Formats: sequence, structure tokens, C-alpha cells
Amino acid sequence: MLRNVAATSVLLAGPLRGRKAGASLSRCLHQTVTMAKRLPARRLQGIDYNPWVEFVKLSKEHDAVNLGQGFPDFSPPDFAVEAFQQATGGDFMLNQYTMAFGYPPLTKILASFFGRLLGQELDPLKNVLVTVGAYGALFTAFQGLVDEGDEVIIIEPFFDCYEPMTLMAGGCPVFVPLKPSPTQDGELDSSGSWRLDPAELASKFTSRTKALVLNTPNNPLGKVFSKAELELVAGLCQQHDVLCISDEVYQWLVFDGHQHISIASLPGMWERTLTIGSAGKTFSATGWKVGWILGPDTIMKHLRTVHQNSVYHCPTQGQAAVAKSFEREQLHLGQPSSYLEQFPKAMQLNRDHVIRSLQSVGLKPVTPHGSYFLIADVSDFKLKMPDLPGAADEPYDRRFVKWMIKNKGLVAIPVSIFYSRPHQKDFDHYIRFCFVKEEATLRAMDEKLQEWRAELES
Ligand code: IK2
Repeated sequence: MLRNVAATSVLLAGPLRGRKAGASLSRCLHQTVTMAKRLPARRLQGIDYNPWVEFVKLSKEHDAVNLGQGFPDFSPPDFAVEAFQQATGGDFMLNQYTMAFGYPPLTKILASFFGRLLGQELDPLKNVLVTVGAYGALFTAFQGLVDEGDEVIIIEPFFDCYEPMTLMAGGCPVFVPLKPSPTQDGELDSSGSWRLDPAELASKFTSRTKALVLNTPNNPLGKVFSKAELELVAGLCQQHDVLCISDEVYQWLVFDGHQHISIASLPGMWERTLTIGSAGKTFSATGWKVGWILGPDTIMKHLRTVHQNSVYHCPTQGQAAVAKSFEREQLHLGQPSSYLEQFPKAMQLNRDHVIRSLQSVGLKPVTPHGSYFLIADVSDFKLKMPDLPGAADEPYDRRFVKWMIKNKGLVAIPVSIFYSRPHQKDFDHYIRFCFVKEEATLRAMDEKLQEWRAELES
């Protein structure tokens, strides 16, 4: 550390030697010492912990059945794999840089594909930005729009990166929870029974509110926001002149006849909404890391400024493969041959399989209407698990998941990571399972659960 300080001092003081004002030199030297002491940058304070790093590592260490992280353990559809192979083995120019804001065939097909869904005429150059996955899209949006002191409303439970991304941009996250309302028989049966309290939501809007982050279908709950719920959010955003960052990466994954509605398609919302998507989630190819943002040029131009000064452009070959995949889907959309029709049907079967299996050991799943996640209530196990690992003040679900990985060979994700710290304790009796897994993985899960059940019965 000391060597670090000295080295930094010399480096920074060097170019200043020729300057006239001694005061400026000493101020710089002083800054140097303070900066070295303050490693890392202030914007990273308090956000160094990342739950994915911890739980992915744990799952690898224990060689357990992985229903944790949200990635398919099966191949993308053949047409997507072929498109990727073509992109890597065909036109040699796909090995080179492409246009900064997106490979032209991709921005073109995204504009026409999503323009139709959003009811907008989209200009591929002005209304579309291709990013490094939806993560990159979110980061670009927060950096481009959120200023020091701006408030950002985040609906809980939320995909965990919204909070650190708000903080890194200098903003202040303001949380509002979806609240489970018991059904008639006292059970919490589906993600649809988790709702916003309209008065509470309205109370979160202030003159400092810059943006609201919406995620539908929601990770981890699988809630698909209804038209009425979206209208409530839209009305408040318009009333308070607030932007909406709408994360719709699971938009194709809706079940039981539920419908995904993009908030940007509601009257008066296109002008203030950024719609974020992910090819990884759309085509079961999370490693490609191709994402996008759609929005009005008045907002997108600021995102382009961030993009051109950070990643500049995304890998060309992955973009080419995604372009071809969407071109194919455009021809099949609405037909049984469409992957976007087939995929949710297959995932609904997986969902039902996992629900039945979890119920067999007494876990209480909340049926998701969308996404490829479900949460399950584990509070009934509280008394049966006297020797959970971890510190007593660590949320119960984290300790439960660590115990389950080690003792039952099953990986899930604690739901408290999807909550702000003050609210974690209220929701730490849920754990999240991912069901975008192949048949063999689900069978392996069944075996583990049957062993567990036998132990409970003995
Ligand atoms: N937005 C949401 C809501 C996501 O769920 C994800 C991916 N998360 O998957 C990990 C998990 O929850 O287990 C993203 C954005 C990021 O998408 P991409 O992979 O395209 O960057």
C-alpha cells in the first residue's frame, strides 16, 4: 500500500513540475496522498459485494444440481447456432469493427421487429443502440441519465444490479415493494398476487425523481405487470415528468395466457421510456452478450455519448448472429414454428415440473406468470434446520441456500439479494429457483428432492 502511494505520487507530481503556482503543486500532491488512501473510487463504496460471484463459486465447489443462475444448460435453437457459425466462418469482415451503435443489419431488424410491437416507426440509427448484453444497456442508461442526487425509484424485488448502477451514477435509489396479498385460503399462490400499493408508489415520487426502473416479467418473482398496473406507473411518470427504464429481457417468457405489455406502447410513454432487451434471454444464448436499448432520439443521443466513450462498439460476430436469428423469427412470428412461441411453452412445462417437485418436500412455490424463475417460501423449515451455516445476523435465506447446496446438493439463490438492505429481513424466507434447464437436470433435481423427502419422513 505504501509503495503504491509513493509510486502514484511520483507519477502525478511529474507533469506538474513545470507549473508556476506552488500552491497548485501542493494541492495536487495533497490530492495524490488522499486519493491513494481512498482507493477505490468513491463511487464503488459499499458495492463491492456481488452475490453472483459468491453463489456461482459455491455451486461449483459442491458440484450440486444448479438451479441458481439464470442461464439455459441446453443449446440455443439450431437456426441461432448456425447463424453464429456462419458469422464466425463466413464473411471475414465480420472479424472487424462495425458501426459504433450497432451492426447495421441488426439495428435494422431490431427497428422493424420491435417497431411493430411498440407501435412506433423506429429509425435504426436513432432509436436503437446495441449493447454488451442487457447489463450493458442498463449501465449505459444509468450513466447517461442519472445525475448526482437524482432519485431513482426501484420496485422490489429487483434484479440486483439496479441498485449499484444507480449508486455508481451518483443517484439515490428509492425502493417500493411489491406486496404479497394472501389468497382466500391463506396461501400465496402466484406472482400475480404481489402488487404495488398505489398510494405508497405515488408517495415515492418527488421533485428529485429522475427515473423509475420497471422489470416485467420480473426477475426473481416472475410477475407480469398487468395493463392496469402499467397504466398506474405510466400515469405517475407522466405527472412527475419521470423517465422509465423498462427492463423487458423476459418478454417472450409469459405463461398461462398472460400477456407481456411494453410500457413504451402506452399513450404518452414512448417519449420517456427506454426499453431494454437481451438476445441471451431471447435465443437461449446468454454467452453471446448482445443486448439493446430502444427509445426516442432525444434520450438515446445521451446514451450514444456514453457508449462511444466506453465500449465504443460491441463484438460484430455475435451481432450478426442475432440479426440473422431475428430475421428468421420475423418470418415465423405467431406461427407454431417460431422459437418465441415454442420456448415459453417448453418453459411452462419446466415450471410446472419444478413446482410439483418442490411441493413434494414441503417448499411452497409462488407460481410465476413469466420469466424462467420462481420463488419458494422456505419458512416452514425454520425450526427444522438448527445448524445453518453463516453468521446469525446473515439473512435466513442465504444461510438456508448455503446449507442446501452443501447438504442437499441443490443450488438456488437467496431472494434477499433482490431487496434493499432494510427490507431484506422481511423477505428472507424465500429462495429462487431457475427452471431454464434441460430434462436431465430436472431429473437430477427430482432425485435430490426425493432423497430429502425420504429423510424428512424417516
Ligand atoms: N435484466 C434482468 C432482469 C436479468 O435477469 C438479466 C440477466 N440475469 O440473469 C442472471 C440471473 O438472474 O440469474 C439481465 C438484465 C442481464 O442480461 P444480459 O445477460 O443480456 O446482460
